[in-house]
Amino acid sequence: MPYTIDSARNIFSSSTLTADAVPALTARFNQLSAEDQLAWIWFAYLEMGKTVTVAAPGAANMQFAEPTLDAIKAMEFQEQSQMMCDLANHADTEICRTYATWSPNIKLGFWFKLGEWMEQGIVAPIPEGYKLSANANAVLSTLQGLESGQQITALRNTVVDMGFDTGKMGNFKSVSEPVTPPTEMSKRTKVNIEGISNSTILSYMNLLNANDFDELIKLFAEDGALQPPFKKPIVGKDKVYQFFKEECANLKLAPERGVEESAEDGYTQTKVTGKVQTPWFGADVGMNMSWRFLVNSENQIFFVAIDLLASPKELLKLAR
Ligand code: ECH
Ligand code: GLY
Ligand code: GLY
Repeated sequence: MPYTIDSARNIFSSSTLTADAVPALTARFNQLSAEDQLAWIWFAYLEMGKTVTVAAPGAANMQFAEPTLDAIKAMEFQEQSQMMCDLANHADTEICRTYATWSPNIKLGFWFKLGEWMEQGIVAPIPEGYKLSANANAVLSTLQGLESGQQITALRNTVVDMGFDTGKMGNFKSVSEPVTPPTEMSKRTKVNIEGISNSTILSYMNLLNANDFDELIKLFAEDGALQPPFKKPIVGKDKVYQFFKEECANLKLAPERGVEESAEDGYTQTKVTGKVQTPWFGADVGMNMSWRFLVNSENQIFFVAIDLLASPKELLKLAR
């Protein structure tokens, strides 16, 4: 029987324990009031800042948020606080609609700037002496018990989910920073993965590390799919290509080891584990990840799932 995207999602599923603590925490976070959510993020962000450094967003990232940031700067504190609560509440306002059209990196850059302004007294701070609710405190201590890769994933999700629901917006144009150009040939690196010799798998890692999305997408089958951590698969070469260009620049993939096995119909299934860095935190945060590939008989990627692992010991689980 030929594979479907649905059946492909299950390859190596019994040996891959993903960081379910992250969606569990997000569900509890979503139950909090908007005020509590904002204060919770503020405290979480301050706490994390003691051990890891977040990189300032590049200018290319910020230009799209600038008009909105200028408008916010001109508001009274009261209005600013309302605007932030609106974002957390997914309210139907002009700013919440604009925010919803932005790529994850623009949203993160926007909040990075607001955070600086809150510190400098330019934007309404979290009220001094604000007391988190008991629930919010409990969610905060859960966060503190997670690995740093899981903490930044949870934090990123809170930011990405804010704003108006795009599902209720009808037609809109999504906004993302300009595509990052590929690294020049002489500066590219090559991964070495213990147990893996398949050229498609190795090229996937090397081309993604080089931001060479034009070549990277050629590795995929026409009806191929990519499933990001905690997401549904992105199906079809065009959509995957768009995702790479909009959300995958400057990642650092450091795969360590893997297994390849032949599967039905001439397909090959491969699991690779290793570390990934995001440009936002660089070497400060190494996320423990796995890639589960299903490659067809023409050595094209039919499916790849990228998962955030529950703990470092999952890096060694390579059997089916
Ligand atoms: C303040 C208080 C008020 C409310 C808010 C505030 C500001 C918060 C800020 C938060 C910033 C958070 C950041 C988080 C960044 C996280 C990045 C992550 C990236 C993970 C990437 C991965 C990539 C994996 C992939 C691989 C592939 O092979 C294919 C592609 C892909 C404090 C003011 C809100 C400022 C900066 C977790 C795992 C490996 C799937 C992409
Ligand atoms: N500072 C990380 C980024 O712009 O993606
Ligand atoms: N998805 C890439 C990043 O947020 O850094």
